[in-house]
Amino acid sequence: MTYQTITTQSLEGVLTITLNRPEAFNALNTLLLSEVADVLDQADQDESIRVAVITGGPKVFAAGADIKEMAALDAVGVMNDARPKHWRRIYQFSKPLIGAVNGYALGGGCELVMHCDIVIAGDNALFGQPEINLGIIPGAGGTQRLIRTVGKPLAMKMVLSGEMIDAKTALQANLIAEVVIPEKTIERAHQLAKTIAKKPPIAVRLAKEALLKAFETDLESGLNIERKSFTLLAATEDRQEGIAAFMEKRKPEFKGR
Ligand code: DAK
Repeated sequence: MTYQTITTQSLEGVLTITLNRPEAFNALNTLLLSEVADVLDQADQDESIRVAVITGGPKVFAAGADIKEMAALDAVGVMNDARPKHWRRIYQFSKPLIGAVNGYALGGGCELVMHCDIVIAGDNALFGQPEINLGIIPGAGGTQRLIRTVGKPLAMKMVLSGEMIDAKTALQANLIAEVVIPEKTIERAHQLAKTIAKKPPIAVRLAKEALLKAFETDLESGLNIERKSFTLLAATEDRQEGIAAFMEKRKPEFKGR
């Protein structure tokens, strides 16, 4: 499959998606979002892919929705916009999605960060929700996911003022998992991806699902989801293999069965 706005590479169970609109600071136009959603849909069906990494360029992860494209939309155009559908497909990717972020992650770019399960950032990364400067508000879940992730004080500051935060602040606020020097961002994301790619895929998938449900449910419902997934895993060959490998003091070989 060839794409116009992204490049992809797959190696050792890890699919890497690179946003590739450098002339527009990787602005997330409809085509780019649909291509990211398409490639993730395919990766979801492909048993050889265990983890996806999404990255941008050395100075820009993504500068947000494409403002030039957005400018052409009136209220009816916004209502019929295809982008919410593509965002939903990205959110529904059932395997781990790791963000490797250098430079600007603004607006929709910051929201894409929040669609990732784990984010590694270079110490040059800047995160922000500057939509307010355009007379709009975040449109891909930013108001809801940011406040659940970093809490009210910082989410309010970012969304109402449009001010950016640096990687260190993002780490302290739990928006990202690790900060490294920019030259190591992709390397570290790949290292983590390869580690996860060797884990039992059904357990990884159910763990991701259960963790994300914590954003949406009360504790009792979340614990129910955890218990059902835990029970389901008792029926997998990978659980038998994991326990047998531990007993036999050898490395497990997980098959996703
Ligand atoms: N869209 C289109 N082009 C962009 C862009 C963007 N978001 N950001 C940068 N560019 C383009 C610039 O226009 C420029 O191209 P030329 O004019 O030279 O052709 C090129 O990238 C370089 O930009 P600058 O010349 O501005 O570079 P600087 O280094 O001076 O500044 C910057 C870098 C990232 C600080 C600045 O470009 C900037 O502030 N960019 C805009 C950031 C922003 O406001 N982002 C939020 C966009 S609104 C929705 C879902 C999501 C959203 C909406 C709806 N639905 C599902 C309905 C999200 C909305 C947003 O993200």
